[in-house]
Amino acid sequence: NTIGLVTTSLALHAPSQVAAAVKRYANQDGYQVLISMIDENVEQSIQSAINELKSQWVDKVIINVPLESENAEKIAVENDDIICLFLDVDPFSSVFNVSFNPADGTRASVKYLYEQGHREIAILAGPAHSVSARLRLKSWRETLDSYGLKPVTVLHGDWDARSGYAGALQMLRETPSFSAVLVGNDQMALGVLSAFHQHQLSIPGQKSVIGYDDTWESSFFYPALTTVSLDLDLQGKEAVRRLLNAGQKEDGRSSSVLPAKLVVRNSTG
Ligand code: IPT
Repeated sequence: NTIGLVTTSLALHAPSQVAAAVKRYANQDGYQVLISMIDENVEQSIQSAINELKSQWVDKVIINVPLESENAEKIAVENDDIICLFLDVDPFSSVFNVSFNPADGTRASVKYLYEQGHREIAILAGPAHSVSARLRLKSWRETLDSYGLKPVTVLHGDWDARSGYAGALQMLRETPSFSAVLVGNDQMALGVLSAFHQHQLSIPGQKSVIGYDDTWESSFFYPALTTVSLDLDLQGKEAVRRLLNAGQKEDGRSSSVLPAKLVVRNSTG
């Protein structure tokens, strides 16, 4: 009784929190979890990870790696001898998935900043190769647009704190007029806070910061981070439940889009 988890870097907070949840809920149902962590988002390494799991008789696999719809579909078709459930795909792709609605929290973030009087809003998005990062960016842009605003600047980081720090310094150098920044995840937001502190900018007095994820640490950042909360524990739980209930036939598989919500703390005003 074993399920597989193929995951992107567990050095990142969100995937590691999901992995912990998958293991906990699988164990509760009497299943072991074999984890295979891949370094790069290349199809090749996903397939080798799946092959390795298959060689150990695993026939149900959760895949938490950012994938374009075509690539996820290809993996599902080429591995139809097992059941694959995807966690980081466009929720409206045709593959079996449990994912978050990228519009929920992003719209609420822009609306909230607008109502607080912000008009000069910068964006520090996640990496362009991540489908989730791009969907968040698209929703921020569309919502800003609906208020007649354009982002002051759009930069990309690579999800870790160092890239958030570097991105914030670049914004302060090149486009310092922004009063708020929308950040693609909380780890990058941690780096942003650090850069602002170093420049003695008051948060939220001079710069407001909104993150994305709401991992365990985020309410302990200084100031406590306003962010979009993803229930990553629920994602792990639903993934295990739906995977274990899924039949070998496709019609026994039901995907789910989980909500995301803005949590206002002290990094915005
Ligand atoms: C997504 C996180 O929001 C982001 O912080 C980063 O950890 C990324 O995963 C890693 O791929 S959450 C994912 C389920 C869309």
